[in-house]
Amino acid sequence: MSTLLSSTQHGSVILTLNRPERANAFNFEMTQALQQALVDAENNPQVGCVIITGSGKTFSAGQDLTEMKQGEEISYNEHLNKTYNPLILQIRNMGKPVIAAINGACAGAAFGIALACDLRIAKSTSYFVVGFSGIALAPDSGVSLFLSKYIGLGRAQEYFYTNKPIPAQLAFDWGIVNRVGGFNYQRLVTQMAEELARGPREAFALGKKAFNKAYLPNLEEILMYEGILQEEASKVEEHRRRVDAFFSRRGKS
Ligand code: T3D
Repeated sequence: MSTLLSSTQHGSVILTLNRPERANAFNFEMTQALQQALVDAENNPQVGCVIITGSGKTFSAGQDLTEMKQGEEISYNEHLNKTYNPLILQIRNMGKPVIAAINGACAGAAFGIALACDLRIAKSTSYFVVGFSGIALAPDSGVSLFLSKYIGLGRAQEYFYTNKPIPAQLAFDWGIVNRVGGFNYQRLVTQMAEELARGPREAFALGKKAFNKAYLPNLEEILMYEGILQEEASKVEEHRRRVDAFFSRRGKS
C-alpha cells in the first residue's frame, strides 16, 4: 500500500498521508513521496490548489520514531536537511495555495508542515501537539518560527515546554486555524479548495511571494539553525531514553 495517496477533485489535488497503523508518522518513503507529489502539483496546469490531509483518525504524528530507534548513527541535522526542511520550503515556495485539512491529531514535524501551509481547516475533534519536548528534542520543521508568529512567543514556548494539546477550537481562537468544522468539516475543505483553485492563479503566486518576504524572510536560516540545535539534542541520553519509553509504554520495547 502506498504511503501517500493522491487524487484530484475540481482543480485540486488531495494528498493523503497513508500510514494509519502508525498514526501517519513520516518515514523516509512518505516524505520523499510528498516532496515528489508537490513537484508534480506545481508543474500540473490542471491543479490550482493542493490539500494535505491524513487517512484514518490522525493527521500525522510527525517523525516515525521507529526510524529514530533503529538509526543509532543517524545525523538529525542531515536528516532534517533531506526531509522536512526542503518540504517546508517547497510548500512556502510553490506558487499555489496549500491547505492542511486537519482530520485528527497533528504532532511534531507534521505540526510544522501544517503551519507552513497557507491555510488550515480543522475537524472539531482534532488537536495539535508541539511534540518535540516529549522525546527531549528542540522544535524543528519551522515550528519555532511559525508557532511563535501565530500565537506569540509566550504561548509558543509554554506549549513547547508543557507539550499540552491545543484543541481545534482554541487553535481557531488563536488564529492557527482558519476554519473549524464538525459534520460540515469535509464541505468546508472542499468549498475552500474549489474557490482557491479558481484563482486568479498568477496573482495568488505573486501574493504568496509577497507574504513570504514580508512575514518569513529568514525561514531558510531558521530551518538550518533548528537542524543544528536538533543534532545537539539528539546526542543527549535523555532523548534516547524517552524514545525507548514511548515504545515500552506501548509494549514495543
Ligand atoms: O532528524 C529528525 O528528523 C528529527 C525530527 C523530528 C521531528 C518530530 O516529528 S519529533 C516528534 C515525533 N512525534 C511524537 O513524538 C508524537 C508521538 N505520538 C503521539 O504523541 C500520539 O500518537 C499522537 C498525539 C500523535 C496521537 O495520535 P493518535 O491518538 O491518533 O494515535 P495513537 O493511538 O497514539 O497511535 C497509533 C499508533 O501509532 C500506535 O501504535 P500501536 O500502539 O497502536 O501499535 C503508536 O505507537 C503509533 N505511533 C504514534 N506516533 C508514532 C507512532 N509510531 C511511530 N512514530 C510515531 N511518531
